[in-house]
Amino acid sequence: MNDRAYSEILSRFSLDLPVNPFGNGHINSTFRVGEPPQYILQKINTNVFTDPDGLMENVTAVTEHLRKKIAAEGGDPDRETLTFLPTATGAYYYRAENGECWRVYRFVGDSHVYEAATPELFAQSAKAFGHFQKLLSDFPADRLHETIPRFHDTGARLEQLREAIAKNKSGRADEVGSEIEFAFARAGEADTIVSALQTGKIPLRVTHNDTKLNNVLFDDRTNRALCVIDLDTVMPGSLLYDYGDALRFGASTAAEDETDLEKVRFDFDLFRAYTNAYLEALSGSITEREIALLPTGAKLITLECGMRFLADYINGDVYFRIHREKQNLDRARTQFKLVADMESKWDEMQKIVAGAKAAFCK
Ligand code: ADP
Ligand code: GN1
Ligand code: MG
Repeated sequence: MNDRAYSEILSRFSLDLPVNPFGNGHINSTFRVGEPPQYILQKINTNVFTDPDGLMENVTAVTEHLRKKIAAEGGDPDRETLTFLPTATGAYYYRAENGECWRVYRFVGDSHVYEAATPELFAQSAKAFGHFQKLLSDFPADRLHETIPRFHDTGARLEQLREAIAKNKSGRADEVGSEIEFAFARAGEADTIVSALQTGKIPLRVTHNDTKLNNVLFDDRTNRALCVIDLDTVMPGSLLYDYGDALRFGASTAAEDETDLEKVRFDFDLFRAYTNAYLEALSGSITEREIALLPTGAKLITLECGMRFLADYINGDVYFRIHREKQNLDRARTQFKLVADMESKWDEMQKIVAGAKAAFCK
């Protein structure tokens, strides 16, 4: 795209500022607007989010709710949640003639994200996601569109993997036999969380569903977690999805796409730090059954993410953005390595959860 094309998009939001690429997400395309940046311009990935109207209704309703809550508790809504800009017609995104959907929101200045955690930083992000969960506890779930149906239905994700293998669009299924075997060997556990929700054993909540460390902005000045971002997957779900997704990314000793699996381990200090801070933040609202399922949440969401990367590799890299060959396969392998690590130290995981429960949920 050239500068004129960006100007044309920005003019719909009554802005005229320079645009530069930004961010590291796998789904949307993100740009900084202004120098120093004042806004974020984002192209919504409409292959993934097929209903941009429903998506933007969700995020504007959720941020409106959060604004009120943050203001009521004496916080700064301009920095602690996202603020979307309407176009001249009052819509919260602009659909260009070529069908692309663009949105603009305020850049939160003097903030940064992390791609890797320390126990202190990770505890900060747990606190932020726990607080986020609490602030949305009275948000009417029936107002939300399901932006990606069955997003964290691990059994359905396994079926999608099965389909990818059957179609074998890329011809790559033959080279990943051991990864496929790893996923299917755990098929019997895949439905644990969804079944617990369906039978009412654990509550359906409004959850974030994409709780990667880099979806929390940290304040440059205090280095405390400031703002939960990337709200596209806020939907009814289980708190175990949020907990599990945070751990699969943040408690790894290596990057999500590390090629040397020797470097990839599930770090128990990080696991402990996150679990303690999460239970502290949710004390009084998290249920006994949810606590008991925390290790399962960590394992299943990690397994699920591995299956999604593997399916995408077999489908020919059509969902997650890649920057090099085999990146999705490497991503799948790191997730499976983390699952194997968790399984080998399952007792330790349970002990850490029990310790956190004793300390913070009396
Ligand atoms: P994706 O869906 O592609 O992951 P995100 O919404 O997470 O997109 O944005 C990508 C990156 O852009 C974030 O990790 C963060 O670094 C930066 N970012 C997003 N929103 C803001 C904001 N309001 N202020 C400052 N930086 C932001
Ligand atoms: C995607 O958009 P981003 O990069 O924050 C994905 C998540 C995955 C994650 C893996 C809508 O998140 O579900 O866990 O990549 N988002 C969507 O890194 O599929
Ligand atoms: Mg993101």
